[in-house]
Amino acid sequence: MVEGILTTPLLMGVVNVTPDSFSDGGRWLRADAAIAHARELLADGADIIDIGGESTRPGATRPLVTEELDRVIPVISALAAEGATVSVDTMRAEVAEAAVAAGAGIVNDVSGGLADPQMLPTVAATGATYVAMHWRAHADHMRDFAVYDGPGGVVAAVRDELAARVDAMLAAGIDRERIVLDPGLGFAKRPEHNWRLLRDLGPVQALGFPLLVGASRKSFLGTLLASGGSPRPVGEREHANTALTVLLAQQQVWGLRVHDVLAAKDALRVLERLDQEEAHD
Ligand code: PMM
Repeated sequence: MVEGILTTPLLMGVVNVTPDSFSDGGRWLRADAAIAHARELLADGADIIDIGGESTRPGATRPLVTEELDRVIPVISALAAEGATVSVDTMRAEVAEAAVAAGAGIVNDVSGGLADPQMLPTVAATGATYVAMHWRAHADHMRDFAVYDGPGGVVAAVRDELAARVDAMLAAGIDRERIVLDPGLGFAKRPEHNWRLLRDLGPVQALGFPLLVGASRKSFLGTLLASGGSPRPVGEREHANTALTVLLAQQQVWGLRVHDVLAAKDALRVLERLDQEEAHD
């Protein structure tokens, strides 16, 4: 086979073990349902399964630590035992530590270490890969923080705020090679902020770390596709996300966080096939 030029992104399939996530809340709340869904995503081509026990939907209230642990640990243990690469979607050091002990190799922290002061030292001690997302506030009041009035607007703000988090991660002892950054689409961001970031990821990529992007099913896609004044329902935003999958793969992002792994995988296969053709040119 001819080797292409493109490095195709990893696909991170989402399993929310929550009653209230906006995209799939309640569907995989039981451990057996979550595990079965994760197996489907793996069969569809997921490289990583991202397991979360706290909804970050705007306005959501936080679960107790014990609730979060009870939701995610049995699912992580089962999938890790089957050899899956598992990431835990958590803002809590205690959950991250237990998840890594149960077999998770990646800690996906939407707060980039801001929500829990113990997160960065805990991750450093585990040696796990750390995904740090751009974040400003918890879901119950993040809308109030969607203001990007400084020079360079949202792109410069996200770059600078992530750079500050990188400094904190390195100071806490997290290995540079284990850091992944995420611009945090939909978190303290209005639709126009998400579009501007998608249009101009370059400055964030120039920080020199792999990028994970999560656009799948988010409300800015619902707003884009609205008809008759109503946003497109969550389950009907996948085609728009597939378009973004192609565009982001061409920008060489490290990973894409998606709900419909098969759709994203098919899109990547098209790109890979064309890439082989280009290698022949
Ligand atoms: N989005 C959600 C949850 N976790 N993690 C990362 N790294 N990036 C994201 O964009 C992200 C995330 C919210 O979406 P969901 O309710 O569909 O899980």
